[in-house]
Amino acid sequence: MRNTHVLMPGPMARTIVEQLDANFTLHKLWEAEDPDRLIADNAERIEAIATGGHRSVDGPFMQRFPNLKIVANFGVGYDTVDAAWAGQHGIYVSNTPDVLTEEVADTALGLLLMTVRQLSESERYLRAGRWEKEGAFALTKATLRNRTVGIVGLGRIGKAIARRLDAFRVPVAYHGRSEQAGVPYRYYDDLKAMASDVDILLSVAPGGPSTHHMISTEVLDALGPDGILVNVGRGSVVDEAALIAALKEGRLMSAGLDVFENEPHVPAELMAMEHVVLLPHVGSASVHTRQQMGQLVVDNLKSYFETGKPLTPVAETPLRD
Ligand code: A2R
Repeated sequence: MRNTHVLMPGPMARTIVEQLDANFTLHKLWEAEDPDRLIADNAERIEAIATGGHRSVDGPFMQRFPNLKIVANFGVGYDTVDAAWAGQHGIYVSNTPDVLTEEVADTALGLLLMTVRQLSESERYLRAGRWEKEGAFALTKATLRNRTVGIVGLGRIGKAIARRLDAFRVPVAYHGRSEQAGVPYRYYDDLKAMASDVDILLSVAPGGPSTHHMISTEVLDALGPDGILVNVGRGSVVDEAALIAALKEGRLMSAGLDVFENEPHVPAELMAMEHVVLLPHVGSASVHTRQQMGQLVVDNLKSYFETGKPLTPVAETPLRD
């Protein structure tokens, strides 16, 4: 595999870089003085791209490499790779499912509790010395008691979140394009109808055109003034301007967000809202889980070049046996 050329458009974890360097001929595009020159000189040789999702790997970019066979994406979400285009052109795309499921579900539950019980705000209150000076933090209006959670996207991570909510005795409903077999939760084929019936909307849906701004003004209004939105999937799923307006106007109680429309930019209006909880996209971000995700990127590439198939190809990928 030493003669197999792999392009890495942007920086990735050290363990990935080291292993790809050891097994393949690795081109680090972001370190090149003249990136276009590097591409022009190696376009014919490059058979694989390893990407961390920070740069868009779209059709025009992939087209520059006539012998491209596989794009290995770090992360379960691969909305920055045009997988449909890749599939149509016989190029595999792999992602890193399963190894991050439990970590992201943990984060989702943490964020949910932080938001419902205003835990970030209450910690800031303590750290500012206000507990001692002003007395107890105000009672929170919201509680998990008597609340139902509507999960948008009951996939691998959504199911792991639902399992945790079962243990909390919190009723769960879900929305997706299709009803899932073998789950005890109520299914809604209409997102707005689910938003009307639940108190908390928890989105773990993927990004991309099919989910863009799916959580709209209409859906937020259906959730209502006592409603809470939690998003650990992709920022693009929520119409952020509509969310800010709903929060400002009191048409929605609160939001807990780990993902944003234009990361790492977070709108100043959200920053100014004390009760809203904002995390810097840390869903899977532990050393343990990121290490496993990185290893799966490497193993997908090795598997492809050893056997002709990656370990975890995405759905749009052509299945060539
Ligand atoms: O729609 P379905 O029945 O295929 O269910 C999938 C749902 N989903 C959607 N729901 C509504 N409208 C859509 N246009 C739509 N597209 C997909 O999202 C499925 O239940 C769920 C995704 O589940 P998995 O593919 O198992 O992904 P996983 O590992 O749970 O990760 C979900 C997302 C990633 O794509 C990243 O954005 C984030 O979590 O880390």
